[in-house]
Amino acid sequence: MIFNIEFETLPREALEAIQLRRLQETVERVYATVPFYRRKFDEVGVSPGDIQTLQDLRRLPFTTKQDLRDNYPYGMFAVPMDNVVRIHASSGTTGKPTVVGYTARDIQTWAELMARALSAGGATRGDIIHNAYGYGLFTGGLGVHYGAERLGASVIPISGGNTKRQVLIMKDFGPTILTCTPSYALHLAEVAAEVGVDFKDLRFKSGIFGAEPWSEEMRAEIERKLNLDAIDIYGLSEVIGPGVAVECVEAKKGLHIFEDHFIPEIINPATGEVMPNGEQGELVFTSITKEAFPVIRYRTRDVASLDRSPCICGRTFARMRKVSGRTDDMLIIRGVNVFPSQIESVLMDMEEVEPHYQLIVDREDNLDTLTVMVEVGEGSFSDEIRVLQRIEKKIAKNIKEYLGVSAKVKLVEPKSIARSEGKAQRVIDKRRI
Ligand code: DLL
Repeated sequence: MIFNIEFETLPREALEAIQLRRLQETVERVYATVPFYRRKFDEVGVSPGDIQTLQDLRRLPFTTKQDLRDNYPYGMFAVPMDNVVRIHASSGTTGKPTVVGYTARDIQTWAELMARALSAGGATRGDIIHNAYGYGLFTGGLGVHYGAERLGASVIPISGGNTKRQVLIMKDFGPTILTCTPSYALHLAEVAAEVGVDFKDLRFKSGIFGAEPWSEEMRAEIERKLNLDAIDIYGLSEVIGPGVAVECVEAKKGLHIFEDHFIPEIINPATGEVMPNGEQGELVFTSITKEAFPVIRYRTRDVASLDRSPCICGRTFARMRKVSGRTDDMLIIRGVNVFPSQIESVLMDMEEVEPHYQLIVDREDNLDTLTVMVEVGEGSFSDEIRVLQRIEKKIAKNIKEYLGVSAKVKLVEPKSIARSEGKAQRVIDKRRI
């Protein structure tokens, strides 16, 4: 169902008129209130009045994660603290967290976008949402929570962790929508099986999964094991949190970007040039309605492409393809660019292994090495060494064939790779240590 039929099905021309007006307002506001933006705009000699068309967005400078760090914690806020009602932060693997703020109106906007997203994923006011995204500084838990309430659904604020108890609650409370990271969804399935609960006996119809990259093959695996429609939801704290883009349950083919609130661009990460339509590159977002923490041309480091063709669901917003990785997650193994998700696709295509894996990158004698650790299924685990070696060889051969890199494959015991309640850690790069 389309939550906001008026905005989600706007003809392109009307949408662009709204975007331009909102962009002009945002640019004017950040120029007046955030010293960082004023300085950056002055440096390139662009003033708010120069933004006459949507194309003029390209004249504005990019904003990077480093810029946010340099202005830690509140330097990028565009309103006085008096008007800020909520603070979130993204943990980040290195350095200080990124701090983001919301006014009361921003919280309302976010709730509306999340209501749209849950609705696109198949939720209605009659649903019970088991929300296993973490509550706290992470935007996942509270983002879904407010969206669920705005939609009028019932929300179970279970948060992450205590997985056995979650399974019990799923059995007793009868939730119909599951929200968590895709890796945690698989972990829930695993623990359910351990305690003798079959997802086929639960009432779930959709799962709305995001916060980390996952492949089409992983989707198939989740749908099979959890017996539901697995929907991809995308977002990042800097832009608003979850609810920047979402797939529709009708097509499951690309994520509709809520373009009446965010303007997407795809750039070449090396040159900063805007890429031609449909080509893959780094996603860049400009927020056009946020008050407390507006971002201008924020470089996400996420790799995707845009599809502007019409969708069967009736939404007119452009779709981004499933994120294939991050520019800074891209592994360069002896000169070959490899995304963890590509290896995931190869692994998921093999019946003998489970969807739990970790990639270890190291350097030996000045040469990069890639070790793929992947769990074997319970069935194959008892097999003799010879059989296991054959599977390892087969995986290594497929990785070489599809991706052009040599990898050492190590099959490990079922359940030996750490499970996460939130984002899974797929890559351990020992080269940087
Ligand atoms: O992960 C917000 C979120 C919460 C999205 C719940 C979806 C569901 P951050 O912690 O700031 O915010 O991390 C943002 O996570 O730049 C991507 O690299 C990655 N990411 C988020 N959603 C997806 C997705 C939340 N669907 C970073 N596919 C982003 C791939 C994703 N990567």
